[in-house]
Amino acid sequence: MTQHHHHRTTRLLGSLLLVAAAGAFTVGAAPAPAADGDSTAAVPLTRVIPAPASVTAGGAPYRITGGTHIHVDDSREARRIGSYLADVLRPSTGYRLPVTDDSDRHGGGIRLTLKSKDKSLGGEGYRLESGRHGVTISAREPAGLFHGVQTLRQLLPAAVERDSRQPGPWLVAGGTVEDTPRYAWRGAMLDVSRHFFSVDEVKRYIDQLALYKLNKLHLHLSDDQGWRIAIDSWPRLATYGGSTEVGGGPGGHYTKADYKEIVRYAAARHLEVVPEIDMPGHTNAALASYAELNCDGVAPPLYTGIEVGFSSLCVNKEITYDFVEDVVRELAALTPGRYLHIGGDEAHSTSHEDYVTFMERVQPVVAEYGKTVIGWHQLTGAEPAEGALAQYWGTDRTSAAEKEQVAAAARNGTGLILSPADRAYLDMKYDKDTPLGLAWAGYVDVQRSYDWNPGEYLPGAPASAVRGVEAPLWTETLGDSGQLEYMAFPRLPGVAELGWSPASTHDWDAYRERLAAQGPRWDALGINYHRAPDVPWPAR
Ligand code: TNX
Repeated sequence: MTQHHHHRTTRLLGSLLLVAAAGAFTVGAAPAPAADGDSTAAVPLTRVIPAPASVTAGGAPYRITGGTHIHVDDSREARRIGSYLADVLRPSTGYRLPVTDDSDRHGGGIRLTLKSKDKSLGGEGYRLESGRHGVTISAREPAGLFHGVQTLRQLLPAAVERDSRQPGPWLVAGGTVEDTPRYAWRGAMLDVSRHFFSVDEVKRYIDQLALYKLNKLHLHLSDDQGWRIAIDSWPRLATYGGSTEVGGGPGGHYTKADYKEIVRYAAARHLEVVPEIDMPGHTNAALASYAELNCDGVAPPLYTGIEVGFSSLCVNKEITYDFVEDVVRELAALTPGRYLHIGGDEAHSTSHEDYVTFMERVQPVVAEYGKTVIGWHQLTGAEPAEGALAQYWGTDRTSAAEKEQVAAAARNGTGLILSPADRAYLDMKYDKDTPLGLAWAGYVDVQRSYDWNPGEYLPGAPASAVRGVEAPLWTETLGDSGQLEYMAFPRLPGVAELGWSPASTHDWDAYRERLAAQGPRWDALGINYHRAPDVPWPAR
């Protein structure tokens, strides 16, 4: 598979440069007026992505008016989420929508409360009840309340997402939604190494992930083409190792303040940032920055192509482990979340023996700084540490032996995050005409990316080992938000639904109708999505 990958990706570089030159994709291209359908009918409670676990429709709708208040309970978190909701609703409705902390008193309007007594809602679930007098969202934890607010957004007309005043009316269909996630891990990965993305571009993506109740943002912070995070004890990693990107552009890196701002912004949207430093392969940017990390003591030049598998840290030099420890220590200090991803994929320039030695030394360092290891599934070729998670990125063509190696680790207690490249990779072309992306795992149309069951995906792996799903977005061919969006939309919501919704709701024909209804929302938000032919988009 990897050989295949090499050849394909090399040929693809030429075409991606042509696309970039043509400037075919722009962020926030002037959206066409929304085709919201009959704006006097409320959106049905079932027309939500991810599909809610349970919906009971019925009763009169609630109408948001100029007199509506957002009533929150007396917690800081409920108030914060109330303000977030107000920020979404005020520009398009033109209403004042004051946020008041009196949700305990009876009355109508929008009510947000963290005082649900219903234990079955867990840490991320919510209940939304709507009727003539109001809409109440209740949860036990802030994440659940936040997810409930995302559901409320989708129950309002698409025009609610616009940033200028719209006519309404603003109806929420009557009934009850009770909703909890299937999996705890619902991730998206962004490769900020092959192309660098600014803090604002990352925030824009975070906002898009939050819409679909994703809860992990995995940042691929280092690779051959760029090191993107400031490390004080090894400053040239960022200043030199981060100074370019694929195609030779200026690259860039996050200062620690930048990175903390990303973590804060994500946390405010209930996403945990999972940082990845890929090792021992995919390390040319580090090797170019410090000659002493190389076995021969000679720093290679910076790299701006899209080959993989040619670089390796020097497994038999002690300084390698000083380097790893310094990086892990500084990164762990920036990371409130539990996980640190150490990569471990495509280490084709590292012998198997060296790979095992390296992973045996590095995994305890992660634990020493209080974090849990995640690695790409090649980590199962070594001995995954206690509690480690393996991220599976194989395809239908992955050998039975390689799949079995991962399944055996799963039977032994290693948790799995599923990112099958021929299903969940957002950088794969949709079809032969897709102007961006790669195709080494084949074309991945919208149905293919949605139509699989994570619980039964990997033969021999117990369903209980599956922690969830993640959609990686590799950026060899992608250089700005518009291009990210073109590849992520409309496939990302499908992966989000696989992570959230019960398998019993899975149905491609119903899903494509719900997905089509998101189009006008993306138009309203200025998201540059691909109008894939397998989805019945409403006319613009
Ligand atoms: C494989 S997925 C890679 C990445 C590439 C990606 C392109 C993985 C763990 N390794 O280095 O960017 O394919 O699709």
